[in-house]
Amino acid sequence: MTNPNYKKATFLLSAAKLSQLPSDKGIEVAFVGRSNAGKSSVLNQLTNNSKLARVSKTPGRTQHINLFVLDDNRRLVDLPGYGFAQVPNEVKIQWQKTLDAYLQQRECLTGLVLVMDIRHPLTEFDRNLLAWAEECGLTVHILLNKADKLAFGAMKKTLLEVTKFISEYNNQVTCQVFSALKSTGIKELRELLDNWFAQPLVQNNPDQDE
Ligand SMILES: Nc1nc2c(ncn2[C@@H]2O[C@H](COP(=O)(O)OP(=O)(O)OP(=O)(O)O)[C@@H](O)[C@H]2O)c(=O)[nH]1
Ligand SMILES: [Mg+2]
Repeated sequence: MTNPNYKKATFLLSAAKLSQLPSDKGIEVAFVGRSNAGKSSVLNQLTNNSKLARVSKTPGRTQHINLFVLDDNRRLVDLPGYGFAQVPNEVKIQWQKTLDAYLQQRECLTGLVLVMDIRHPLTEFDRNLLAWAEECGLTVHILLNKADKLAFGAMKKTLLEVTKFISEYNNQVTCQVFSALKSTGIKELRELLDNWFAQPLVQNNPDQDE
């Protein structure tokens, strides 16, 4: 299979619940992380399209599962951010449910890009997600985003700390420094995603089509 052309990504749909997603086949790579960490910005940088995913100064902007198509079999997914306190409780519970259902049920989910603000890495949510991904054998790549906000020394220190933390997770978790603003680390990210997208395709999940 040829590598995806990320610049050709197009918006497919915005799903409030799992039943609105396209059938569960092919390969999906999802971007997950704390609200405001920069998931949508990373997606825009990856696809070289500043208008693809909505970026906002107001945390909690991405409230649905947003899907972007690369080709017939491969998709990028922008997930709702977690951990944002200033939304009504019912809304928060609904996001959490949608997110959990997607993570637990989506068979074609091949890898997670866990976006963290490099100034606030490894929050409780991040750690829970890593533990859960380990349990179900899902590969995770951590982006320490907003690296432009730190001096070189502080950036290296955080990278070392996170690398040490994830060394306990076999080889299923990797991590790199990133800046969606300056496009630092974009080549490394594209190469990693090329590998994920080159994996054998997941066939139709019969559960969903019933
Ligand atoms: N300095 C800097 N700012 C960034 C970077 N990435 C994102 N931002 C800013 O951080 C804010 C949040 O970015 P989003 O991409 O909307 O974050 P998100 O994780 O998608 O947020 P939710 O949709 O609320 O979950 C915006 O003001 C972005 O411009 C980065 O690498 N460097
Ligand atoms: Mg977003």
